[in-house]
Amino acid sequence: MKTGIIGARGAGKSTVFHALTGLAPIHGASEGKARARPGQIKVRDARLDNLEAIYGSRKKIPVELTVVDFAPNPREQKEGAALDPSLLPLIRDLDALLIVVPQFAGNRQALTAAVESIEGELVFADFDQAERRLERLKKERGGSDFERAALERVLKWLEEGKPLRTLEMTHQELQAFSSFGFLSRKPALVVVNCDVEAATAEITGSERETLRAHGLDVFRLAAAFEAELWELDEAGQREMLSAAGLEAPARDRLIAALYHHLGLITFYTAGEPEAHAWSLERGATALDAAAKIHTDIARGFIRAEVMSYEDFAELKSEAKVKEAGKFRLEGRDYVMRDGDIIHIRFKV
Ligand SMILES: Nc1nc2c(ncn2[C@@H]2O[C@H](COP(=O)(O)OP(=O)(O)OP(=O)(O)O)[C@@H](O)[C@H]2O)c(=O)[nH]1
Ligand SMILES: [Mg+2]
Repeated sequence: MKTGIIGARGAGKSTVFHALTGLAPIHGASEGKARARPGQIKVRDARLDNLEAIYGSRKKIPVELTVVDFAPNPREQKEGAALDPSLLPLIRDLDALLIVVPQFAGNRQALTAAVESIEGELVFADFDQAERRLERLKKERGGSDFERAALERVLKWLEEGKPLRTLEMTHQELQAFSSFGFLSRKPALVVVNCDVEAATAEITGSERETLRAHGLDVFRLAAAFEAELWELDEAGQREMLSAAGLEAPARDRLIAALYHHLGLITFYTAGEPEAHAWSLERGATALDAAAKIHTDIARGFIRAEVMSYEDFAELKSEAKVKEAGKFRLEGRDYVMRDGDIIHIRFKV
């Protein structure tokens, strides 16, 4: 799962990247794919910590998400422009977006206006793409009536300036558009990059409402402050956070929200060798879960032994979960639930 960080020039995108990953950002223009700098985020997970403790696991493997920062290209993005247009093809492959809006001393933008101008660029790019596709279909007399009608519906929506995120699509439409990578349909979170003094301030109700109408959630992150936290040990971090009136780094909440926005749930495999958290799309089956672990395990799938995290955390051993009749055997079509702890029986 890859999330791209986008926004105006100097909005603090690279600083947000640094705050989330602990990695120094890239500077200077480069070309093509080399403009993208991926970084891994380990998702903090109290349930995984607890499984590690109960099993006495030697290793803990959290879920990792990838965020991508882009090197600026001053020739492409004009001062004050909402987005660098040369980035649009690169963000088509991404699963989600973080939209950074600057609100720190020296660079302040009004939240809804800034988001709307970025959304405007995404909507425009999608319109252009859908229109070109429709024109080609008409010229070549290709495509199905269904696809043409679906494209016209999409175009009408975009023409009103609305992102595709808020358009309900049927399963069939989603399939027809699966290779389009529509930008205004990608799940997105708005990150207000603020000074630490404003990190706990509320986002006003009307701003939140406007953004919600775009299908967007919004978070405050004092990115420069949180980037500095990486320099400190745990005690130092706690001290700096409490001096700022914060309980924990905002990045953890932001990452949790992003995870939720991506439509992901977490399942676990746990034992003495390792406690391992895995992400899975909501609605996926036991067989999909097996395939995440290893293709051979999916191929030889016999059944899944499943406990819920809650039951295991309460009873603290597999034997007790079995005794309580809460240990289940499930087939390949079982729909996985968030927090399932599974063991898959398979033949090689
Ligand atoms: N005070 C303060 N300064 C910040 C903050 N975030 C970024 N800056 C400063 O703003 C400038 C731009 O930050 P970057 O993170 O490089 O912004 P960017 O969006 O990656 O910029 P480009 O990649 O050039 O478009 C730098 O001088 C940062 O130090 C912040 O939260 N507070
Ligand atoms: Mg940058």
